[in-house]
Amino acid sequence: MSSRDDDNSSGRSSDDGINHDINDDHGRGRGSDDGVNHDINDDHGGRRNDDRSSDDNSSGGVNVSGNHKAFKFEIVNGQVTAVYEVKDGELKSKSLTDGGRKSYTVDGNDVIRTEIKPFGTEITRYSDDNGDGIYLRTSEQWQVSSNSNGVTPKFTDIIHFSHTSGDDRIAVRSGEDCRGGNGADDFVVREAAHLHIGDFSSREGDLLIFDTGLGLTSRDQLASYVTDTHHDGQNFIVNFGSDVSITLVGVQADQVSWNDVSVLS
Ligand SMILES: [Ca+2]
Ligand SMILES: [Ca+2]
Ligand SMILES: [Ca+2]
Repeated sequence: MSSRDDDNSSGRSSDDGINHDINDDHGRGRGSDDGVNHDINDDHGGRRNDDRSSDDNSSGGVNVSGNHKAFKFEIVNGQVTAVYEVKDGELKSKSLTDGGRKSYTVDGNDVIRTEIKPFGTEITRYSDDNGDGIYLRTSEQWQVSSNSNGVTPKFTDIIHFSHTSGDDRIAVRSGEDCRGGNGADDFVVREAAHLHIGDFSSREGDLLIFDTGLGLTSRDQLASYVTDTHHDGQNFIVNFGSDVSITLVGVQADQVSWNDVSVLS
């Protein structure tokens, strides 16, 4: 609890409503962590290591090839002049402006994409840490414009695609093999797609947070969209119709519950 509360200072404290939801969850879901999930502990220890080596498309239907969406940019005189997504070893050209909705800028060694969204602006940072010319998404931030009306997301801080051993806020996006590492990590779901979380651990205090800006109002409402849950022998999979699913790699059906889920609205 205390570490979570500290964590709040960076983003949550500004919104009472959000804190309430999350803290309520903690009371029920987290307080009893010790003891209850002892054998889960062991499971995770072993499975974690296995996951790393068996990530390559072993997870039934979910495309996790390459683990992360990868991009290439042509940069001329400090300007991004072309954008490609690297898919299956091939470069797929992407629109540079998408009809004026997108723009790219160079920031040091990073590339930043700004995209106009119904709620405001999405800012995505891409980095090439190993200098091989392939960029990965490192963070994203949704800025809500003051004149946006309708449904808006609640999380407006930067959230990350890479993890630390501490408590992280991880962006859950299609095409990413999302991982939080150790610590109580918030996996922030922001899009309706086939999503994949590589190391969800209720025992560590990981949370699935739905902040879609799509009008979800409660866990009950979210639950009403579930069309199927099953375990495929390796992973726990929740389907919301045929176009949307969440795969929790290496998670048993009894290792996750609605107490691990928070819906921001
Ligand atoms: Ca790279
Ligand atoms: Ca972490
Ligand atoms: Ca974690």
